[in-house]
Amino acid sequence: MFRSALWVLLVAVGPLSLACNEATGPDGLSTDELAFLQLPPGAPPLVVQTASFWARTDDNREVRMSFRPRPGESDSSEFLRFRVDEGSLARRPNGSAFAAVDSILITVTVVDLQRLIVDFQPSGLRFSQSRPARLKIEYENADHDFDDDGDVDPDDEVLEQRFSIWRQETGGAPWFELGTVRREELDEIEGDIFGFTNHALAYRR
Ligand SMILES: [Ca+2]
Ligand SMILES: [Ca+2]
Repeated sequence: MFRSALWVLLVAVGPLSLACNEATGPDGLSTDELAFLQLPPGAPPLVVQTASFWARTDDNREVRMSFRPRPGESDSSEFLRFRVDEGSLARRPNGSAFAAVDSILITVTVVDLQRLIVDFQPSGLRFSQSRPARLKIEYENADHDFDDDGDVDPDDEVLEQRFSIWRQETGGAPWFELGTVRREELDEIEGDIFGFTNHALAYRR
């Protein structure tokens, strides 16, 4: 069965969701119930919108995507880093196991530049429960007016604490929150990835 594998990086902040995961429930949330991370007007574009790498059973591999440097600056800032360590590849999309020494081509594509929704292929690839893949997203370049009321004030800082990575099995399906670690001083969020679906950074409205 073909499934589109889109990972959306959704920052889901919810007015009542003080405890992570608690509010999601078995049915998940609809797209309308989440506010996504957004880039402000004039933000530097990504260097590339898609990148591929060979993940291996016997080695640590990762892919990074960055924004172009701001005008007059030489340093670009990272957007995401996706890491697959030795021993992390568990099952191919067709359900078969990997050989002891084996590899698979992984492609990461930002499919929604406005909301920074990220698609990971091949759909259906599974990672080890004990050694999942790792996804890190930096939101330094994102619009920090998270409540979209025209200023950046303490209200936005409260919302920032509710950001996490959300996943969606396919477009239109409900969203579920991942267990994530947020490092506010670095403007970054990191989460364990057990399989390829849609993912995004968002907060619950
Ligand atoms: Ca605001
Ligand atoms: Ca405000």
